[in-house]
Amino acid sequence: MLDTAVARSATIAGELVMHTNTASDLLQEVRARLRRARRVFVLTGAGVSAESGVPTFRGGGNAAVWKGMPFSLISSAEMLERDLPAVWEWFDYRRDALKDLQPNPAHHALAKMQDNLDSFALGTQNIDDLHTRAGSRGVLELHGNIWRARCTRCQARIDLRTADEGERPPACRTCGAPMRPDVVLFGEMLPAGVFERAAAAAMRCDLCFVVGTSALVYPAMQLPEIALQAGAYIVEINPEQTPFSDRCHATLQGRAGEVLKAVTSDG
Ligand code: BV8
Repeated sequence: MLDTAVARSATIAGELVMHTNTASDLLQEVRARLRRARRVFVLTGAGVSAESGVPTFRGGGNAAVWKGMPFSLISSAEMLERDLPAVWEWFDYRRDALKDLQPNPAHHALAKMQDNLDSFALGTQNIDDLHTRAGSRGVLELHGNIWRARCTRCQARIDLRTADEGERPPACRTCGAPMRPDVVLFGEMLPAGVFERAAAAAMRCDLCFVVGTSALVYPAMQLPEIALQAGAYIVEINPEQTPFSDRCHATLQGRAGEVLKAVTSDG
């Protein structure tokens, strides 16, 4: 289950003292810390949905490309300005690919973790709604939600699962302006207040999990750094090393579904 597990004591100076523990020693350490934790903050990325069948953007070495455009272009503020219908086509394509997918054991383990803690916050970079569908409450959707649309003028929102009449772009029912996906594109600010609430939770937590992210996208990746600077114990869960791995106290290398089940199991 755990390919390898590496314990690190990352100091603020970034000096790295690496002890390679056996995977089970480290897993026991993380389980013990979770049992003792009073406040937990979790940041997730596309890897937490990989076992639901949602393709990641970068994992596996294949950069997401659609109709010849890299993901960073078709999902950008520039493209929204230039060609709103193309952006709608891109997100309609992704919604169609998502529509029958279900939360996986990683999502369910995080919902269970929240049930067992007084203070828990989950910030996700994902827009697939799978954390909420698995039972997580108050999910901080740092990059929005693919199932919502937002008016480009009055900011009115609709749920595309219930209020989509198929016109593209949809006309706002309130003011008539064209609507856009309620998703944060590259070059756009995160939704007001969401990042700030996540940063406050990261600042307060004593245990922080970073799950299934290539640790490349900002400002989301500021969050585990805030937790580290505030003295939290940082655990990364990912089959691969990332640019953030060396900043973590523990890296549990494995798939999120299996590792999170092992971390949260009662046994
Ligand atoms: C902003 C919604 C400013 C859209 C997304 C240069 C340096 C640093 C930053 C920048 C830079 N140039 C530009 C920037 C800023 C940019 C950025 O960070 N770019 C990066 C790529 C360099 N950020 C922005 O533009 C942000 N806005 O900065 O605004 C501003 C200021 C003032 C005024 C105006 C603006 C907005 C960023 C949000 C973009 N939107 N998503 C959509 O989905 O189409 S980001 C997108 O990437 C997704 O949300 C995704 O989650 C996110 C990050 O990717 P990951 O989640 O990490 O997914 P990835 O595929 O990369 O990795 C998957 C990982 O899972 C891998 O590590 C893999 O090993 C692992 N894995 C695989 N299987 C499993 C697994 N793990 C566990 N279990 C498994 N089974």
